[in-house]
Amino acid sequence: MISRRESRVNYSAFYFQEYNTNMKTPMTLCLIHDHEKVLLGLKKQGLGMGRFNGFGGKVEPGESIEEATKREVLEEAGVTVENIEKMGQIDFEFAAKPGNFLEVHIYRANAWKGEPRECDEMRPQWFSLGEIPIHNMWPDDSYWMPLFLKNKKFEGRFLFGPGDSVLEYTLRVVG
Ligand code: 95L
Repeated sequence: MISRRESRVNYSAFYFQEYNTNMKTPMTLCLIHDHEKVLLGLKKQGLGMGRFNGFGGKVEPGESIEEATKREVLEEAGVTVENIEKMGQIDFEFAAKPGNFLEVHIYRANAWKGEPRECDEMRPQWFSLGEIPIHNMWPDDSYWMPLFLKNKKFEGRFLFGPGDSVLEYTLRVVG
C-alpha cells in the first residue's frame, strides 16, 4: 500500500524534475569587428563544427560574463580584447532538449592585441563585410547579424528544430 507520505515524496520529485529541465546556461559570444572586416573562426570540433562562429563558450563559476568573454577569445583566437561592448542577448532552445536554454551574451570587440592564431577548436579568418559566410554560419546569424553590423543592440530567443532549423524566434532592437 502506498502511504500518503510516499505519494507526497513522489509529488515533489516531479517538481524537482521540472526544475531541473528549466535550466539556463550562460554563454559568451564575441565578434572582433575592425571597421570593414570581421574575425570569425571555423569551428573544427564540438557544437557548431564546420560553421564559422564567433569566439565564446561557457561562463565558469566565479567569473563575470565579461571576464569569460575575454578568456574565451584569448583561448580560441589567441588575441587579447579590452574594450568589449555588449550588443545582444539571445536565449537558444533546442526542441530535442526542451527547457534547457543557452543564454548567449553577444559582444563586439573593437580593438585587440596580438595576431589571431589557430587552435584545436578554431581556425580564425578575416572576412570583409560584404563576404560574411552567412550560409555557413548558425541559422540565427542571418537574423541578428544585420543589426549587429548596423550597431543596433538586440535581444531575443530562438527555438531550433532538426538540423538547427529555426522553428520559432523573437528578436527586437533595444535601447
Ligand atoms: N556567429 N554566431 C555564432 O557563433 C553562433 C550563433 N548562434 C548560436 C546558436 C546556438 C549556439 F549553441 C551557438 C551559436 C553560435 N556560436
